[in-house]
Amino acid sequence: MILVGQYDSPFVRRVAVSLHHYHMPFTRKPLSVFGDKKEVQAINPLLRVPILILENGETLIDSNAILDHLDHVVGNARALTPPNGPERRKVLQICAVSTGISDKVDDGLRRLRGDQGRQASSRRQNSLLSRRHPSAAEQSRDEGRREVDGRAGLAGGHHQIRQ
Ligand SMILES: N[C@@H](CCC(=O)N[C@@H](CS)C(=O)NCC(=O)O)C(=O)O
Repeated sequence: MILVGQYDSPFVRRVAVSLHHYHMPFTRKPLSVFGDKKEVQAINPLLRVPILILENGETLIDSNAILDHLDHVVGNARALTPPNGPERRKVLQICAVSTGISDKVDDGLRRLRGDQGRQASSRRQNSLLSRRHPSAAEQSRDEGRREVDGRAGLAGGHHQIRQ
């Protein structure tokens, strides 16, 4: 089996932890959804990891679907998720909360990264504008400053996030 994805992803890690726990041999292809877009997209058009490529070439996506498959392979007696009843509900709820938190953190980082991208692109536009229309460029800079100040207030002053 091949696990596609890097260990900076909590979703890739949770699949790897289960593979290790079940003593299932696998190799890892540490592709990045940012740096290796084309290669990841060729395997999963959703451009998302983890991806598990089975021995027969079948491709599974989404950590929940992958773990469900692994649980079935090892059988009820060894599966980390109980097959039914209140115990299953409890485990699924804990997983929903923890993967939900990971989703939210991922969304938040993307939004902040997007903001930085927009600020850089706006700086480039402003430098072009100031060469042709200096007063319009000054007005646009003032508006940009007000927007960033507003956001900094919401984000507790941290509008620069480094990866
Ligand atoms: N529900 C998915 C979430 C996977 C996910 O969000 N993976 C991130 C990496 S941490 C990703 O590939 N993001 C790229 C994208 O969604 O475009 C799962 O449980 O596998």
